[in-house]
Amino acid sequence: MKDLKVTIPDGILARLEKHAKEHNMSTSDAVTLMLSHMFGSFNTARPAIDPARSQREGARTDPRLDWWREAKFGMFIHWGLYAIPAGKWHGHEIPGIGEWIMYRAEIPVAEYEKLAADFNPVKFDAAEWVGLAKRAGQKYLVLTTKHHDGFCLFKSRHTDYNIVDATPFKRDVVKELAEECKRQGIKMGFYYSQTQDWHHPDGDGNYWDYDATKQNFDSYIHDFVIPQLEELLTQYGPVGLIWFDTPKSITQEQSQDLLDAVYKLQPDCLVCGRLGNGLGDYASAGDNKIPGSRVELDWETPATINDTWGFKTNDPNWKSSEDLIRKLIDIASKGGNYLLNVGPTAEGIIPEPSVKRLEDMGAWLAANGDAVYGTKAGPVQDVAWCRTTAKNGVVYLHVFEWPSDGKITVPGLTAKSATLLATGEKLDISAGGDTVHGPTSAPDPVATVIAIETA
Ligand code: H79
Repeated sequence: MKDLKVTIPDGILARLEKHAKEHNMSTSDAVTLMLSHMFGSFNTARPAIDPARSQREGARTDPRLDWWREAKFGMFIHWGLYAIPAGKWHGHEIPGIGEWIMYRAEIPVAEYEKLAADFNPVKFDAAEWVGLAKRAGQKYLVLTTKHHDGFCLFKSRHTDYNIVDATPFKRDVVKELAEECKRQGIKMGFYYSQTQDWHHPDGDGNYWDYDATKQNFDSYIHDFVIPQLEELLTQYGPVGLIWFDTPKSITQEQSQDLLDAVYKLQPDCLVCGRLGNGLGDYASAGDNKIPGSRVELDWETPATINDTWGFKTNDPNWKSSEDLIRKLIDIASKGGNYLLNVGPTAEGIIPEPSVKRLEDMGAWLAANGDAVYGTKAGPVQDVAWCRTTAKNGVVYLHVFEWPSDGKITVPGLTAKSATLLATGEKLDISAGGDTVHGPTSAPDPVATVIAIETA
């Protein structure tokens, strides 16, 4: 412990003091907490996946996950009332992720609720959204049926705060998307915020309307969350998975009760590790976090194309198609799935930059999908210029940096045959099998896949 004199900008100090007050701690403790959080997120020794969000015992070999292991790539959709303010409240830009606007601007329930009267996404077309996922090569789709703001995109008997009862639109978009997914052969999953609910008087997170000491969180779980899960699991046909989020301090018993409620109605429905307490079917990496190397779990990275999940007018920080394709390869090479988000507008339109990038990914996958779908982590790890995936005795070498002499020396592999996956062209290999002879310029500057049969 050492006393340091530091200068903290007024804006940050004000927020620290506010946080300290809310959490009953000294400002100095709040500073220490902030610093330890910052260093925590830089500390590479930390496990990439929080054990509390890992997969339950036995799930690693559970055949219920086989479709999900095959799928590798899914579409996440964050859509709700927050698409209307789209990052601005009373003319002010609210920093951070768009779907958190109610929290960041501390908007009272009574005021935020009024957005429902303006939610009329007349351009919404389930066939178009699902068609885009198909074109992108995505095999499952996960929709925010209820995010932290508590608004439901499905008809519910347990609250009027839902798209059918509270908006002029009146259409159950969960139903329309579920039917369309079935028609187009995509697995449908439901995101459901089980802990945070800033609208429900007993839900977690809304400190500006509700007094936490007077809340009954257990009643919220048993009298609201479980009945709503029952609706989601009985009204829309087979559900591929439930994507819980931010478990926070949900107890082991409460997580278990949610898991039992899901399995009771749909035994084949998977449950994301963010259920909490290590009880999910598959593990979840942090938002936009990719582990440094192979992870021997069934796991997934949920991620954004720009920086927000829910639509914001002002978030132009779009990742390039090359970056996204390489992230998909990187994740697959480490044994994971990529759940890539789109945030449709309040009119129901998926932003054009997202559409363009997803179509680019789909074009790459149309030629190279064999090297992604159904693969496991490859044998070569921790090499900067390439990634590997593997399936049925074939190693797929994804080359990011193509050598100018076309000679690719495969670290630790002895090749028996080598083929350019996209064209089927056979490549020569050196006598020892450690070097593949390809063309002198990269066949695909984003990532060229060589399918290698090993000795
Ligand atoms: O649904 C997406 C996010 O809304 C959700 N997970 C993904 C899939 C999520 N919930 N919590 N978090 C992400 C962590 C949020 C942290 C922050 Fe904030 C919200 C940082 C800035 C806004 C909390 C509020 C910390 C600072 C202000």
